[in-house]
Amino acid sequence: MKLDKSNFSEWFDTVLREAEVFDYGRYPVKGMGVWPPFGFKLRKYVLEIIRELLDSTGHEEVLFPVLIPKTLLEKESEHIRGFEGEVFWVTKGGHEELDIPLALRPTSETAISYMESLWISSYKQLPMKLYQIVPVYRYETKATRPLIRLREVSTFKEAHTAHESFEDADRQCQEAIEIYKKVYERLGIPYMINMRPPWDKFAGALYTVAFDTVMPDGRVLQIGTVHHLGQNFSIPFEIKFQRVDEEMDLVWQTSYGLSDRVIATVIAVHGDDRGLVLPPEVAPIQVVIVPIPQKDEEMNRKVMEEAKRVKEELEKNGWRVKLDDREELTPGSKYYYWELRGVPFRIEIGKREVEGEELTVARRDLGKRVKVKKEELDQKLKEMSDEFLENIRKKAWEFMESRIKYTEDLEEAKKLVEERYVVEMPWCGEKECGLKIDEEVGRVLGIPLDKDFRLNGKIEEKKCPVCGRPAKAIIRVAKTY
Ligand code: A5A
Ligand code: ZN
Repeated sequence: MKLDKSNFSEWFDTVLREAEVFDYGRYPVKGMGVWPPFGFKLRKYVLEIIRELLDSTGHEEVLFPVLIPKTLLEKESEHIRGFEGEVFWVTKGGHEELDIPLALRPTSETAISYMESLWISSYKQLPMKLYQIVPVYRYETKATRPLIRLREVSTFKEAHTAHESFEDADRQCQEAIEIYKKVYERLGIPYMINMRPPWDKFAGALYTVAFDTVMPDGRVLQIGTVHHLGQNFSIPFEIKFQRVDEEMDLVWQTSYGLSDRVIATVIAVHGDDRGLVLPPEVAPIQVVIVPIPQKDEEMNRKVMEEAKRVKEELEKNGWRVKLDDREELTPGSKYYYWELRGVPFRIEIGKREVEGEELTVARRDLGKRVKVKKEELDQKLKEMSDEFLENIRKKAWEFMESRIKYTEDLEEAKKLVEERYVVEMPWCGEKECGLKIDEEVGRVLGIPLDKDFRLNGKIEEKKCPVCGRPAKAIIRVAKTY
């Protein structure tokens, strides 16, 4: 097997399969894949970060049914218009036609709003911050891709919140953005935060804020979204509550979601020509120990003893360790095997390590070996884990930033997007010009929220390259997945 990340699409598919992260394209339903044990563990550790950040900010985990009656799904008209082309329907039970077709949830706003209308009666219950991590089903018509565009989105984290006022829901969107920033910072993934244009917001939302990242091929992937739903669902679902002043009112809602794309970007952004490079926090195996076989029987035994001692010591300190004692493989082929699987640290133990005070630790991110005093191993690995994340994060941010360019010229913008750059350009704010940019230049990602162009002042002095009128904002445009 040869890996070449400059051919990203092939690299990605090969790495997922060879590193046993996600078995895709073999299960006989299009757009659906299997998580084998190694990938499942990676997924589990990524989800632990997400759960921790949600639980510690007052979110509570719930679990709703996968089936939603057609009548519920259709209650909010914008919502169903957005999703009707993507719904998988269950129309039969055994030999019988169902009275009401049941949708495999494409997302759960309607299911949750329905129950909230039964649960919520008083301001005392607000804000209500719920989330679930479940599969959702979308009959995607664009080219499906493993973890990136699935029809069974097997790792869908959806949060749904209800509030007393527009402003409270607005603040909740801010909190969600802060949480997602933390998720991506802990994974070392760079992101842009873009206010989607009105014509590209979530079906049923007042506004949508998206996290976007640049994939190795220069195309942009939406890796999370935060929606202010206003009262769009609370009106048809009649989610009423009594205010402090005893007046009845309808709640204001938000929803925000992450998916398998979080894991996809960890793999895509950090990986290299040898395979995965996993942040230590989420690596299924953090340290692999490779004993170096010795000709001398006695020394060989001591090497194995030392390897076991190091393993036990590390495990006692909470590290996820693998001692690769397979006799049929050479150390070199073991290095290769574990590099492919993204193991952050490899400890090689031979005669010198048995007799001396130091161990040899190879770092997956640097491809370098360092010497570590035996008694400092735990401490050093902790320090190196922080350095590791910092190093891959910095590299990833530098790459993303190098892919963003500013222009005020339409032709230049087209050329840059063609070359897979993210373009920042002035915009008059008119939908007409936005749609023209969408059509002729590339997908309008929206207005950057991670960078304040107004601080440089003079946005009004800039001209919309489509119509020549004064600009109201900067927008980002790119080729997307
Ligand atoms: N209920 C809200 C949160 C919602 O459904 N929003 S969403 O449609 O934007 O989806 C949330 C996130 O899931 C998206 O930002 C995107 O990162 C991811 N996603 C959407 N469709 C996907 C698919 N077919 N495969 C993988 N990830 C997907
Ligand atoms: Zn214009």
